[in-house]
Amino acid sequence: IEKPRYAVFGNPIKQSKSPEIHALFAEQCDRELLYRAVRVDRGAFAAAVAQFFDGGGAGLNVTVPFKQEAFDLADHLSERAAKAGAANTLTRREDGTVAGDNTDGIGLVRDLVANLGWMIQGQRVLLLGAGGAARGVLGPLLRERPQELLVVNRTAQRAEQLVREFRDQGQVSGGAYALANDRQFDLVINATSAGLDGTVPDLPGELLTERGCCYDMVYGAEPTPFMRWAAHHAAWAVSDGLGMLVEQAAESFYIWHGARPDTGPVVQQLRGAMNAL
Ligand code: SKM
Repeated sequence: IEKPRYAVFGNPIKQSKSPEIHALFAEQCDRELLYRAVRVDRGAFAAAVAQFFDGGGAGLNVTVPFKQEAFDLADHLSERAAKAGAANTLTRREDGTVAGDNTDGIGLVRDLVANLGWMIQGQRVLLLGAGGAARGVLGPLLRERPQELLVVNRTAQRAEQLVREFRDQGQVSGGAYALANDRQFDLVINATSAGLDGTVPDLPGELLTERGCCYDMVYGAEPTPFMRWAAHHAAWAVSDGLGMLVEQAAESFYIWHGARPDTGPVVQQLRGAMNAL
């Protein structure tokens, strides 16, 4: 009997750690499966998905820049994917239709609350960025009932537009980076891709409360520029997004296999491998 086949589709895809993560989960949970990373040409996503599932593929993760297209082509959507307007998990159902889900937001919340032990409930939270990464995590963050959630973006209008869709879900507002000027936050989450090119949004220095924590959804062997900013501004605790990556994978794994792997050792192993490079 053939092993069920899974893959992550993206462009670029070389950086993806999903094959490694899912292989470690499978080993832990005693499952046999294949999981590979596939670079899909822009413009060829829908055809690649159809080909994968028609050929017997069982499930897909989807990363940049295809999450919205994945959302568009899904025949069924989970509530969280519908809210996110994006899907990172596609599953073939018995009848041949495709179900879309989004595990990024729950992945972030699990890393923050369960792994790091940081509070969201009752806290003042600042989210940097109003792009796809921010949209994907807004719903799950609001579910944790922060005292307030402010979304700031280089173009304020984009942040305002985004939060409008989530108004019914909690205390959420949007604006420009300058809006954060005279306020303090218990938790600042970077959902911009700014970290990737070495720049940090222009943030006021007095942004953090005494116990203020900073989380960067980006990860890497070196501290990201936002993490360095946080350390310079006396953040109480700082984390990159490796735990979120592993947690979103664990939730996809649960959707596909009905088992919840232990994420701690997997984060440790990836961290070790990353630092050894
Ligand atoms: O949402 C995840 C996606 O499921 C997989 C991934 C990766 O392999 O790098 C990153 C995130 O976009």
